[in-house]
Amino acid sequence: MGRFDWQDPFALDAQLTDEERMVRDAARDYAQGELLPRVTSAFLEERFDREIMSEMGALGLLGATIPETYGGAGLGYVSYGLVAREVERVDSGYRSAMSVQSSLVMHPIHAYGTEEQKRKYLPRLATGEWVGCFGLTEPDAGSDPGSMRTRAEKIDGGYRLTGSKMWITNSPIADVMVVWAKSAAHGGGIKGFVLERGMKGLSTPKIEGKLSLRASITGEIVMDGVEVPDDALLPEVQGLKGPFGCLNRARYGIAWGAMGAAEACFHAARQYTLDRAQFGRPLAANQLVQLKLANMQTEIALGLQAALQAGRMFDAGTLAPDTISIIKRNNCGKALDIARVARDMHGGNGISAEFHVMRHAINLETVNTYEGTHDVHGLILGRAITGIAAF
Ligand code: TGC
Ligand code: FAD
Repeated sequence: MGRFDWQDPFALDAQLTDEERMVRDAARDYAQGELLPRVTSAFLEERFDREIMSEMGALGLLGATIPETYGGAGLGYVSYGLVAREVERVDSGYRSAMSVQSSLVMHPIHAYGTEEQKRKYLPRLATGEWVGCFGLTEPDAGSDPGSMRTRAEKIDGGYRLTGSKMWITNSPIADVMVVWAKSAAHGGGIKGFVLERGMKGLSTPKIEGKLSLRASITGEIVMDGVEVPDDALLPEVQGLKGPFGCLNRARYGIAWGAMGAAEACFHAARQYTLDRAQFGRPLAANQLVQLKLANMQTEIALGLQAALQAGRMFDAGTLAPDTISIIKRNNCGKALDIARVARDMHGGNGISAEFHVMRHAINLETVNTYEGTHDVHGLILGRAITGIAAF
């Protein structure tokens, strides 16, 4: 029989290639060495440090799956997931910045853009010289993006965009915005456009006062008759499958990332309950405490194993979007439960920023909501199981 490793019961590490382990280790060194030391003040001050994008870019963590021809790292989806796990082990907001740039901005330009668009945008997004954002959600269209109101009207030599996008990660600092709008010139179908800061009628006000994901910057994209040239259109896709093709990738990464946040909370709760004594013995000596740790370990081990299998299927081209709903929904929901319990196990210290667990818990409230809420992914699965759409 083998030896039980409490941190890696299914030997996930041994299932990775040498290259994947190298990527994982580089991301871990960066996240623990450069991100962890500044996250507490960033969270408390509701601040996103712009240079993080350039640092991630220098390490090849932006657009990791984009081919090297366009400045990407040309890695597989397991590597991308491992990066998300390491970054989110520190903070979900930092993983957000990374996944938006990679899956929601670079991917659509690569998959749906022209050769000129790819050459213009991808290398600069890969280095972090430019920051991108992705505008799908609107004030009145969240879970139901098909009801969006943003319109693109054909004009001479281009399009005029009118509407507003809400809850957009990175928008206040973005140089480039991938925006989805209904276009009359395309039969009212949903088309993607690449907008650039400085265009007339375009503004990106910051959303202040978030109690979650405070180390990530979030805003609106307001388009008051923004005129864009014809070559701002992403020609190769039409309909909701355009933005959903991006969401598939981001949701997959989030499933890994949420497990990273959960691991941080599990490890912290284990150490804290080993170190702290009450009633004359370590908290960890109590059955109730051990049961909580066992529950955390079980969910994390299963969640990571499922994410790895999904990554292998992604790389093999066999991963179905509904399978992504299983891991996005379950891993985020379980991570949120784990973080809340870890917070409780830290007692009063658990509410202090210094112990990190409450920050993770409050961040995971957002992670459970964005990219399709926990319940919406349940409904997607319900439809896949029954053949009946309940929404
Ligand atoms: P539905 O009829 O299901 O589909 C419309 C068209 O889209 C296709 N499709 C997909 N294609 C690829 N991948 C997927 N996952 C797809 N899901 C659907 C579908 O085949 C169809 O194509 P066609 O050719 O027949 O037109 O559309 P619906 O309007 O009924 O959808 C309902 C539902 C619930 C599935 C969907 O609207 C949904 O997923 N809602 C959740 C919205 C969401 O996830 N928003 C995310 C915004 S971005 C964000 O949160 C970023 S946070 C980033 C960060 O900071 O990390
Ligand atoms: P709603 O759709 O109004 O849902 C409210 C509640 O109703 C939820 O519990 C939901 O599960 C439930 N519900 C909805 N429909 C049904 C139904 N049919 N049956 C049962 N229950 C239902 N969007 C982007 O486009 N780009 C971004 O970069 C981005 N970043 C974000 C960053 C942050 C910090 C946050 C908070 C959000 C971000 N989002 C982004 C938006 C996010 O994707 C949406 O918040 C999410 O899709 C949910 O939409 P909503 O907030 O409008 O909630």
